[in-house]
Amino acid sequence: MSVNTKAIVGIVMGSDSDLSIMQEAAIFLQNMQIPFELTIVSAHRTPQRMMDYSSSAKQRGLQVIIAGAGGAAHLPGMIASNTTLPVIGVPIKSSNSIDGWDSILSILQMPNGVPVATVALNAAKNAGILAAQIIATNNSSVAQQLENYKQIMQQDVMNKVNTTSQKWNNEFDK
Ligand code: AIR
Repeated sequence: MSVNTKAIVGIVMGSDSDLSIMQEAAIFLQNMQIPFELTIVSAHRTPQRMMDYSSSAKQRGLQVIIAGAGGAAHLPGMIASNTTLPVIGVPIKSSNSIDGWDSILSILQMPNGVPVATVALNAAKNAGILAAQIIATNNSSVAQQLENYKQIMQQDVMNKVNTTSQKWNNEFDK
């Protein structure tokens, strides 16, 4: 699941067991026609790969990194420690997790000086949207696509408002 032009967003995850969640970020970027790459990098099982990935990311042309991991989730923070690119962290409720809090807190509670923009538990789609919004600050075609996305989201809710109003009294919209 990738497009053939040079990636400007990197998606990494600690294990292939994270893929069913993390692919939501990939699908969003694909729909926005933003070139991305996706691979597995484990902070604990492949530490050198993590350092190589983060130190080469900027010169390879990446502008944002999305990093997801479960349990003792050190990947987003350690990648952020080794690059000046913005890093978006996705906490994942993995099979070895204690309710997801282990991952949330590992990714969220970064020390001053090394921020990770942490999305909600399993919220890889929001990570994709946030990455697109960062890209859009310097890319008018992505900015336009995000405007369209928001319009569609709004229309979707208004369709539900209409459906709900057919059965339940709604004085607000009268
Ligand atoms: N993980 C892998 N290396 C370091 C960490 N924290 C995480 C993965 C996955 C969880 O451990 O991100 O969410 C379980 O991985 P696995 O491969 O055992 O399924």
